Amino acid sequence: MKLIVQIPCYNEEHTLPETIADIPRRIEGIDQVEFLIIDDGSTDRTVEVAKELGVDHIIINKKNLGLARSFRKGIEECLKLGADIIVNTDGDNQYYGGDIPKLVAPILQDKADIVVGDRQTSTISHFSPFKKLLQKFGSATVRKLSGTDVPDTVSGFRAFSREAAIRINIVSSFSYTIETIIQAGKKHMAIASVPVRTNAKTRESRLFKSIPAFIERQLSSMIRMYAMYQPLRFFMFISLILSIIGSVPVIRFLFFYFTADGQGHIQSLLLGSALLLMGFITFITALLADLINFNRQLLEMTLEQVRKMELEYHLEKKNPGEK
Ligand SMILES: Nc1nc2c(ncn2[C@@H]2O[C@H](COP(=O)(O)OP(=O)(O)O)[C@@H](O)[C@H]2O)c(=O)[nH]1
Ligand SMILES: [Mg+2]
Repeated sequence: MKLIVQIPCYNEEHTLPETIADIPRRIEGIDQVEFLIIDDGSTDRTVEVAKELGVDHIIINKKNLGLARSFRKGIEECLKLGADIIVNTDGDNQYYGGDIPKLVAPILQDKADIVVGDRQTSTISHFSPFKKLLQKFGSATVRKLSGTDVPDTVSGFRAFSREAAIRINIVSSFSYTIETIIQAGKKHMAIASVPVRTNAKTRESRLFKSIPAFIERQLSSMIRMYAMYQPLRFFMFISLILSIIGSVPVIRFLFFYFTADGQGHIQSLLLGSALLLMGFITFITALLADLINFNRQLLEMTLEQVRKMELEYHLEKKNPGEK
């Protein structure tokens, strides 16, 4: 059993040493623990620090690509390196590395594909009441959209089984946290959650400059993911709303047409017809989106097979003859 702990880093020279120092090198049920740093075009000494710390693998992005892309590159590399389990943690030492054994336990017991560390945000002292409320509301929305019961949906402290890592596709360029949960839920993967400890705050978030920016990004991610995985429902809902609103003025027009002398109320007819037409077009869009959805599923199946073949190729290259 090989575990690779991947740490996406963007200028983390100060906090990387403590982050790594916290992570146990020996974990029950795991034969080998390795580290992978994804340096996302840092302008400080992150790479040198990682080398000094004896990190096993380092990916260097020549320029800053963002967290989601770096996360995806990390996962692909971990698979190629033959990881059975991948743990992701942050380079700012936000999560307590000593809880990694708890995080991987459900995967070792074959009870989960993905395990999300629950920070129990309501108890974190340096989070403002507004931030706590936002976390609560945001996580509840993601649970509803994904059909899962993950308490802390934006936690970056997670463990993935190899199978889960092969099946997850990150398409956004910003944050992977909500995207992976919605995907995992829609793909009927087993997601577990375990309480984890957090360390004292080391610095402000670099991912989110402000709370409105956080809401905007996460909301757009939720809507896009939901539309991607449930396109028929998504567009049908919009079509239904447009049609209901459109019917009101049309019914008004028809009422007067038949009860009065049949004159006037053309405005109602025009407005209603335009809305009904929009509703109809959205209905056709829903059908098209549903067809595209089948294509996505076929593409994802192909990608999964390609990844498995790639994996076999890499493992065979490393250990010829061994299966
Ligand atoms: N690859 C990459 N990682 C980033 C970037 N910004 C932040 N990170 C990393 O993402 C993790 C979380 O970032 P952080 O600023 O602590 O955001 P928080 O999750 O809101 O606390 C840390 O490991 C950072 O090094 C970025 O632009 N690219
Ligand atoms: Mg942080």
